Amino acid sequence: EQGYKAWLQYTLKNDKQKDYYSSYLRVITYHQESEVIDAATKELSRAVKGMLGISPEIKKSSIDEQSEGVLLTLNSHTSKAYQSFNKELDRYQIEQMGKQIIISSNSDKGILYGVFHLLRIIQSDESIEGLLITEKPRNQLRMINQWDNMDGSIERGYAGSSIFYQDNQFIGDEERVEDYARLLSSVGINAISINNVNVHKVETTLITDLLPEVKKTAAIFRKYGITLFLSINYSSPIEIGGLTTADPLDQDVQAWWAEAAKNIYTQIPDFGGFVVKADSEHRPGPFTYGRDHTDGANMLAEALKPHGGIVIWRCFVYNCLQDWRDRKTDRARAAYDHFHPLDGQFADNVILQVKNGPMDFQVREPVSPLIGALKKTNHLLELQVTQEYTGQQKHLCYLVPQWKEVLDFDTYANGEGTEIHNIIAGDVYDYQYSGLAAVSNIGADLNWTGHDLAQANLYGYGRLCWNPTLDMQELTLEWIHQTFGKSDRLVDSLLKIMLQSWETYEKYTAPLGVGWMVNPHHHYGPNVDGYEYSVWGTYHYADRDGVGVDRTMETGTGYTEQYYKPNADIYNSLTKCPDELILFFHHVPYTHQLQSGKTVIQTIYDTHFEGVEDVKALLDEWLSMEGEIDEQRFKAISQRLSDQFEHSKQWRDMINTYFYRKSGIKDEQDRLIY
Ligand code: BDP
Repeated sequence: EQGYKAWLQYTLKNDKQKDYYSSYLRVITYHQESEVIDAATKELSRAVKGMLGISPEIKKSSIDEQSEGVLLTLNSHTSKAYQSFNKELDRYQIEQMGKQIIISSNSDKGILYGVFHLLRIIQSDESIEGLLITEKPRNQLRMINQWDNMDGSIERGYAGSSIFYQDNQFIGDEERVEDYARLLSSVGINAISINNVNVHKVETTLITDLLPEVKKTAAIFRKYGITLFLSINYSSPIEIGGLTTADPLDQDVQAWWAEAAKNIYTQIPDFGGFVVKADSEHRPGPFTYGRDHTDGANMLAEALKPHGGIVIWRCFVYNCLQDWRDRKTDRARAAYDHFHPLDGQFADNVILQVKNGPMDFQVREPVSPLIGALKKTNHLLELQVTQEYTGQQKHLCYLVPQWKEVLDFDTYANGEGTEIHNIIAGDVYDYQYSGLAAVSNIGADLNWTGHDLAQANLYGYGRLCWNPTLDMQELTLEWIHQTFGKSDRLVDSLLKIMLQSWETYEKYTAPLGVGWMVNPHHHYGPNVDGYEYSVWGTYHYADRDGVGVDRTMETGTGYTEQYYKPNADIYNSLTKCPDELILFFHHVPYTHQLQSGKTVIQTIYDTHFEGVEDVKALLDEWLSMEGEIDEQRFKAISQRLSDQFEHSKQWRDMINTYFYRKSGIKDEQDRLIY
């Protein structure tokens, strides 16, 4: 096994169970026809062949006819639900009655989700006796963002080149794209943007000349209930439209976008809409014309509105040409400062997409104060599945524990109990659209994600989109069972390895929430001062006396004020601020005593030594599992983990030596080599 099938292995180890399941799965009957139902029957049949070695009979029957086996049926005939992002239409029921399993839903998409759920149960070797499950997603939009460029590269991609593009053309490998759609749909993803948010010249034409190719791609995803979006270049009217301006208030510009939208919808009637990175990191946007984000987003929204389309406008907007000497300008403040004053001014079909932290996907950041503060504006939480700052899929870093913390964070926006997961589910404020989006971690590598274990991040992301309150351990076990089987030894060890890996990674990399001690540009490996004296706004301010960024209200950047109380007070207070974020919020002497009782400097030393030991333990645990899984994946993972071990030592030594030299304070246990 080379990992291609990921969690859709469709093998059953336990022979005894085969007869039992076969008695339910010999026949697949469906009542109504649609391409999604067709995909559902094909998936079932493929799985049954793989797991049970039989080819099920597939037949259409009328509603009153008696049938046996698995029955797929729509409660009503509202089968075209793609573009609507309606949680009620995604709801499904699985019920065992006699020798029949009935999967019913209000939409064909729901039936497909039900089929994947049933297969999850069978792959995990669980009983189907007495099954009665009703499921509905907590989140309306469950989106994946590809950062693929048409030259075949992937921005922040760590698993080979793009599966969509090569040499500025579509590859047209329908099978591969369809297999990706299957993986996404199996965990409930319902939207995808297929090109990088940084849109270059060639991708600008995706909305015009390249539309026939986009249309083909949309057709593949449509079968799996996934709506296609495109990232657009804000300057398109200039770049490809022959206009001299992209000013959102200019009538020719408005007409240009309206016409572009009309053309897109003629070809792709259920097109999702545009993802926009504007006025950020040198991307064009409304600022050039003295307009603001509402002008920019609402103009595009107007163009898409007649067709039911959406504008997803990213809030990753900050000054990337900052002066590191000026502590008053704080990049962490930027998203809130830009967008909070505009709350309530965006059109109904605009969604603001907010990164989970105020900086940029570091291993540890506080939760963005903007989420929860936008009470009258649709928004999506943005996560990064691709491991840009978390080991680039060379290191194991299972991100579900991090995301769980984000989702469970209580913002207090509407009093106690206003957790992030409630806000983005649309349970707190009356949003028209909300949910999650995340940057994908897949590429053309045969196992999709480079590191086989990084598949778990994609799986976990999808499952948390569906239900953010899923128990972390259960979710991880689901993935292990389907991907590797149920051998007790393997399951216990792998569960332990996965659940510890984020904390382990955090220990040997940048300490106490400070972030950014990575090599500039590619962001892999340690470099304590790599970004310290540059323009990006990413500093740690380490000197001989202390380290950390003062973001307090009294003496610092005032960032803490962006939170609701009591979070604002907790973060602002040197004694109450959680240890793991202390350097994010405070500049402290090395001898400052943390809540743990240790000093900052000793904590830096200790965590870095521990981190490396943890990787060693993780590697040993994995190596002891030889024979429990197929050799190919075992070897590939072993190699990555042993590389991680070597690299973690480099992190440890560089960070520790740096802080010893800055502070002159020795390690209490005298372990440093300098
Ligand atoms: C940063 C990445 C950069 C992306 C940017 C973004 O380093 O490649 O373009 O985020 O989200 O994390 O737009």
